[in-house]
Amino acid sequence: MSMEVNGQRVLTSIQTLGKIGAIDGGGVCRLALTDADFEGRQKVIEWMKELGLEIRVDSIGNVVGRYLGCDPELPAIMMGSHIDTVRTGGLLDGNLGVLAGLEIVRCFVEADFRPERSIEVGFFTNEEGSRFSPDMMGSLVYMGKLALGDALAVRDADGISVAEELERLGLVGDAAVPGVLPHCFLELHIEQGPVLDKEGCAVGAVHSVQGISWQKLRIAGQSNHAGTTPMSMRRDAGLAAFRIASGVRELVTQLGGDMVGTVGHITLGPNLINVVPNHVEMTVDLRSPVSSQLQEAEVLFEALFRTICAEENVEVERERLVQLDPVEFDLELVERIEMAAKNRGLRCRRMVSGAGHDAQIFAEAVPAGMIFVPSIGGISHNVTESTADADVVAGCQLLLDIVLELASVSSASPDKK
Ligand code: HGY
Ligand code: MN
Ligand code: MN
Repeated sequence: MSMEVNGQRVLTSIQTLGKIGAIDGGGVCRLALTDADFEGRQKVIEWMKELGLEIRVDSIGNVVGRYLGCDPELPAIMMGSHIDTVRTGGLLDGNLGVLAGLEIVRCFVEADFRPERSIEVGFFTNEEGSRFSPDMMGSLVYMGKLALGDALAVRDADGISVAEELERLGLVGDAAVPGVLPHCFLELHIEQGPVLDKEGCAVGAVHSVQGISWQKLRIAGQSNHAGTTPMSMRRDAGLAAFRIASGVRELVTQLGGDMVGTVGHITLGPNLINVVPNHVEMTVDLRSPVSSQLQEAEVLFEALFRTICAEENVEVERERLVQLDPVEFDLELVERIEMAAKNRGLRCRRMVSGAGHDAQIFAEAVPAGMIFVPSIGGISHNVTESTADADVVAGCQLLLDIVLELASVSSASPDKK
């Protein structure tokens, strides 16, 4: 059986959702559990209701719409991603996977096709982790890998907690966590890197996600007069932070391979031209597809910041925010993606995901897979993030082809590896 997605409809839905939280330059800012995130959620829930989906919301605000299959007892085929964004978000990161899922349900409704298994489309709270760490917070709670209480207690830079924002926005649902396990989990996502675009491939069959380590350092020195304090007498928290930041670049270069390191957030005080800084808060994001290399990077990083802080005579506190090992996706799903691409005459290549995704949180418990479509210029987490319309539609079509295959294959399924 085959069906065709309505490409224009899914492209329009991306633009419509992209108007919510729109910012200059054509991007979007819907940080998790802000009013803009709430408005985006309402729009997607409106679309779910129009499709007649059964909607469940859980206690961390995850939303899952269910299109009933012939045998509602069977675990569902779940598609999902996120609709929260970073501060400089594009229209596709996360949103594509959710809107493609809704497009597939629309095709089933139009064809009056009732698969054996129910089909679910979910969006998970705070995938980005930009405002509240860790990232993939909602799917971690859904899969029982992060205690609800721990997630609710997380506070943002202004001291506002996840619990307070969920209450304020009325997003606390009554569906239990951990959530109902799906039969399998599929996520369509933009690559957010340069590989597919550079190689002229339309599709990425993602076989794994690299390991992620997020840490926060709080450095305490002594404020002092910029003019009168000799360099030898300073306890300069800012200088320590800047040395650490450049040291991260050096250790990543030294480790080589696909290791990456980023100091993405830094606040410094009192932040005045004529005062030696006395406190810094900074984050370090280390990633590698090789577990042992990531562990080595963490050891080197600890030695780096402790040595520098001792030399600068400042105190340092480290908070671990995220530690996720590399994750392998279900090989059968990888092969299905490759076959589906081949059947559609699309160039496809296997690849590792450099970014974290909700699918990786499902992957240890159920067969999970990801389809990537190219990011033009490899740009993402940037308002100019974009993907050719033809690639967006082709990705949606592949997702439909695979869901149709899985939906009509009654009991057989990608065996847990
Ligand atoms: O940080 C990440 O990899 C994802 O965008 N949350
Ligand atoms: Mn994403
Ligand atoms: Mn992202």
